[in-house]
Order: sequence, then C-alpha cells, then structure tokens
Amino acid sequence: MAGGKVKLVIFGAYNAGKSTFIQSLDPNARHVEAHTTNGDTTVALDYGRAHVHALDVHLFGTPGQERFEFVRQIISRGMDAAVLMVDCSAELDEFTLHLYETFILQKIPVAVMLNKCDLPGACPATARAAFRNAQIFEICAHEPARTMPALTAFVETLAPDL
Ligand SMILES: Nc1nc2c(ncn2[C@@H]2O[C@H](COP(=O)(O)OP(=O)(O)OP(=O)(O)O)[C@@H](O)[C@H]2O)c(=O)[nH]1
Ligand SMILES: [Mg+2]
Repeated sequence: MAGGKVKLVIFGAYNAGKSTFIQSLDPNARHVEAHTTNGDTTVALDYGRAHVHALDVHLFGTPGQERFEFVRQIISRGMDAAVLMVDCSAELDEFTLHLYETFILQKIPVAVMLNKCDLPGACPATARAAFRNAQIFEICAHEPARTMPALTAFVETLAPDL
C-alpha cells in the first residue's frame, strides 16, 4: 500500500464475473481475452483503476481457467489484498475453495464477492456458509452501484486511517 497505491488481484473460477467486476469499476479497463463458442474468456489479465478516498486502487484480474496457474502466480506478486469472485448461482467448486484456503494460509486479506445475485438460481446464503469469518459482499458485477460500495468497504478495512 506504499505511496497511496493498492494492488488488488481478482481471483475466481472460470466465468465467475471477474472481468465484468473490473469493467464496472473502471469503464476504461483493458483486458486480454479469447473468443470461444461459450463467450469470451480471459487468457492473460484484466487491468483497471479506481479511487477510494485518496487511494489509487490498481485492479488486476486473473484468468479463471485452471491451466493458467502460472499467469495467476505472476499477477499475484506484490499484491496487497485479494478479491475472490464467486458465482453464487452455481455450485461451489473445489478451485474456488482452494483459492480461499490459500489466502487464509498466506494471511492475505481477502474479500469474497458473491456474484450473480440477480439470477433466479442464486443462493448467497449457501455460499456464505462456506466462507465463514470472511468479509462477504453480495453483488451483481454489472452494477457499479453494487460493486463500488463493496470495493470501498473492503479497501477501508485495508487502510483504516483513510
Ligand atoms: N446475470 C449476471 N451475469 C453476470 C454477472 N457478472 C457476470 N455475468 C456474466 O457472466 C459471464 C462471465 O463473466 P466474465 O466477467 O467474463 O467472467 P470471468 O470471471 O472474467 O471469466 P474468465 O476470465 O473466463 O475466468 C458473462 O457473460 C457476464 O456477462 C452478474 O452479476 N449477473
Ligand atoms: Mg475474465
């Protein structure tokens, strides 16, 4: 968090909504993606910026596909905190739970974003139970009115003297 800057890295399973989250916080965000028959998927990274009070928050999105572990490792270097994006309209997967355990073990501050709360099958209550003791926010990644307050509340916990 040196020099009024925060490096936040967004993790989560394939299709959880990581890129959408960054795009809603910064309409000028950039990303490297591949077009597939199932839609677009991140193959390198997303990058956006947001301001929380006087802090310059740098948002780095990771690819969700498991084969891109090496990319996640590179992007993670020097991060101040992590955001774990969870699609709460789908069943919780092992990869997401593994990511969460890693952050806890490594003592990396983490916020869990329960995403896609607008979908009829969404069940944030079930997902909450799996992330006891975490900071949890229920969001729709498309909606800045949900994502910006969640980001602000999380960043305020990282720098309480803001
Ligand atoms: N209904 C709904 N759809 C969402 C929401 N957030 C994301 N989506 C959709 O979910 C799909 C995947 O979103 P992305 O932001 O590309 O997901 P990602 O986590 O970056 O995916 P990868 O980079 O492939 O891991 C897209 O079709 C989004 O429009 C949400 O809150 N509600
Ligand atoms: Mg993506």
